[in-house]
Amino acid sequence: MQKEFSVCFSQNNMTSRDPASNQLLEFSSKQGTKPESITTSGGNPVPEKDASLTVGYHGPTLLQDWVLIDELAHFSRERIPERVVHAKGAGAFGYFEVTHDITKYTAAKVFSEIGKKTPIAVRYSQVAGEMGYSDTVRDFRGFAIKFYTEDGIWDLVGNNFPVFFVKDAALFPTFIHVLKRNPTTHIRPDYDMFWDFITLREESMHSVLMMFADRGIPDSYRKMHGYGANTFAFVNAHGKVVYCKFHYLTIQGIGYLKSDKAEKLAGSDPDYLIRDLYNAIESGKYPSWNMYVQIMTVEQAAKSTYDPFDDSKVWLHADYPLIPVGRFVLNKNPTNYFAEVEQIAFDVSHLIPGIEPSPDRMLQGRLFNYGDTHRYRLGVNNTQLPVNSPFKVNNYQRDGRNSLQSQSGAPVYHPNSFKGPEEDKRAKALSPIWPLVGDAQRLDNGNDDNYTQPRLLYQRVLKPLERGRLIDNIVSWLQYANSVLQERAIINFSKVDEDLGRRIRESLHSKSHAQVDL
Ligand code: HDD
Repeated sequence: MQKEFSVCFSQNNMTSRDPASNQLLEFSSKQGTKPESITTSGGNPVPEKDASLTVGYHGPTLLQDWVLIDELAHFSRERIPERVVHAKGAGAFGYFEVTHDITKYTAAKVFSEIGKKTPIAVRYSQVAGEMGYSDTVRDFRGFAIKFYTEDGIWDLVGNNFPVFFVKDAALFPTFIHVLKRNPTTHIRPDYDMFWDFITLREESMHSVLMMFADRGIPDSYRKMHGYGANTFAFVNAHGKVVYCKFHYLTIQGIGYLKSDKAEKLAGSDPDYLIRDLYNAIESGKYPSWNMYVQIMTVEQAAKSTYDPFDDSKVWLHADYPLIPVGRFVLNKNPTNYFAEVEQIAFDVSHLIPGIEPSPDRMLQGRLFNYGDTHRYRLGVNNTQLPVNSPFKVNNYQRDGRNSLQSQSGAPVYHPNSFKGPEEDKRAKALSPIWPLVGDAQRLDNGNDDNYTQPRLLYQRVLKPLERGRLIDNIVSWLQYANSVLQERAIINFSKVDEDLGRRIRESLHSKSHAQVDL
């Protein structure tokens, strides 16, 4: 039946609502007086949308109803596997601009001259919760940047903290299991799992302190710093190698939520952070970050008193100052969340000439794992999806599910005599020769001085009020753990600082008494 679209929405309250709430009104205001005709996925006009093809009023429905079958079959396939971590997120687009010359460190074209702009896509995420989880829970946040450079895609896949809980990729899956649901009860957080693992792997202490401090619940994705977290290597035009870390500092200023407000928002607005980012960009308040690098020479790395490839540690700014590089701005929201954010695929192995991996054990594991997860989640041709696609691809790969590229009839084998693509001489010149020596063996590096840097954080960086909130936040989780694990955690916190351990013990004690009194 053809309906009359006579509803005229009031524009009056549009201005009092945020852009995210007005999205449908915005759409309808741009349409002509008559809607377009509906079609099937094959583009065939649909005569009747809201009734299936039945024999008489009471049916049954005919198999001949190809409109219904088209609709139901697509519906069954609307969901794809969510990311195994970082499932819930928000994305936006913008550009990176070079503001300072770092060509003495790297020949990467993205940094080649001051003023150069490169399009980027950014995805923010929460680590442990599923796709529908509340935004305002205590957790690390992902901060991944895709640079669409003239040398292909460069993915810098970082977090909002400079360190990570574990430092060998061999521990990553079990660490993530600890954050996820207990497979028997299907409940998360499972406080025993969490505190058991955290206290057995003492390299996690640095990240634990950061997560329970104020920044553990950001008030906005716009108001957090980002860090590449791993150690990378730069190669300059003369082939000289230095190690580097990436930092992106928010220009909006740091914003965090106190636990009580975050808990309320978890119930009233579970998409608080997604809404904030969408509304800011839609209202023209474009968020931006300044980007810096830290540089460590190969000689400095050899003499360093701590392992420069250990991602549970920072490089102290006093020794390795922040060197400004550029800034990036986000000025465009996605127009199709699924196509542009759910299907965006960051891959740590997408590196460009002038940027190389380091021996960082976490980075080494990541180099394999990201491409693998995308092949599972999105298919072998995930790099051909528009949001993931580089400006140009010349290779000898062909076909596979959902292949879109033709490569203009170029030969499919190499070497060939028909002007198929050849190796890139510049990339070859920038590939460092790594002198590697050593016995292949499995060495657990979990016990390399896990307390000096957490101690600096607790004693020198956090102010007294921040320390108080840190302790409250730790106890708000630790109180639910088994008493053996509580005791082990107090021992570890005391290794950071005796006063920290004592205050946690006292606070736990008063909470358990309060429960008994009740
Ligand atoms: Fe990871 C996703 C950041 C260690 C394996 N990771 C993922 C995302 C971010 C990070 C921001 C979401 C990207 C997006 O928005 O789509 N991951 C990190 C950081 C790490 C880290 C900063 C420590 C330095 N990750 C890490 C290790 C492994 C993985 C050691 C495995 C060896 N990470 C993955 C993954 C994910 C992922 C399973 C899940 C979804 C995805 O890749 O695209 O492959």
